Amino acid sequence: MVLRSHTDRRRHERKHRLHGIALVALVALIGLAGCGGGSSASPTIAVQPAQEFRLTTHTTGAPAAGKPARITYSIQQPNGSNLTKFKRGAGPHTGVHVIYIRTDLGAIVHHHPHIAANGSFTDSVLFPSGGPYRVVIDVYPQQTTPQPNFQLFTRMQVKGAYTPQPLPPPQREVRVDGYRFALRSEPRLRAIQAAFLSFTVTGPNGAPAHFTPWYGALAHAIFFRKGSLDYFHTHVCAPGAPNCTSLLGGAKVTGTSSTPGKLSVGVLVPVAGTWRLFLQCLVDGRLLTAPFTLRVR
Ligand SMILES: [Cu+2]
Repeated sequence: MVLRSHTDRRRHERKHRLHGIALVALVALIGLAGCGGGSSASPTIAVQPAQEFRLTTHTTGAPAAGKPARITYSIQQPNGSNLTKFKRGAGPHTGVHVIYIRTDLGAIVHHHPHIAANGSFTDSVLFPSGGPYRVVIDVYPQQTTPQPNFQLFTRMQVKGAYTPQPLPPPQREVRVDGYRFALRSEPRLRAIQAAFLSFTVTGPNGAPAHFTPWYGALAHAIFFRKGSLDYFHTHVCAPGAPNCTSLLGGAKVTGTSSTPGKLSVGVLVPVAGTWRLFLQCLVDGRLLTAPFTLRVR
């Protein structure tokens, strides 16, 4: 099965305004489409194919909850050839990040799959539940513009039971597998303004958690907005670590951790609203995902 990405053009357009990635022809195409597209006596305009990066997705059969699925992706550049050159090296902002978010924000899977020489990447994913998922491919090409990354999107319907869950209200403490994630102060967040949230993470025995680097970072902070599923991603690294700063417009933020059990998480989101933060870290060989609801003004 080959699926073309169902790119949300409106969001795409906004994202590219924000991030300054050159997709000018796509925006021009939207402008033309917006005119209604009916026949008229006006002179014919030859519409060129949109100059955009495209995502191709291959799966063998529809993915089902609880069964490992192998999904292969490739990214076509505006000239039609596969994108094969990605940023490499230390730090989290390299390669591709693949994130599956259930549309009610009730489940998430986050991987950085290996990229083959031809630019394709295959992700082995175990969906925790059925339902509609949005897939975000966060791409770090080798050639950097001021913005080091861009995103492509698709959707996936995963077979299996699905009951949409309402988003819990904001809370200062979340427990995952006996580990306690505690926010040390009341968040005061505004769109497009970098802020930091201080977390304490302690193990089942109450001792500070030791963070094992995972996908190049001590912790990953993935943000999705309720309803629209707008996305942002920041990382927590050791002080001074490379490829760890997230940019949005003119703002930037880098999370840090220099002490076991303490995370200073950068927050930077594009629009106000209710957001879900998924804070992920590897502790004692387990991947912990702590979700927090955040209100952003
Ligand atoms: Cu990450």
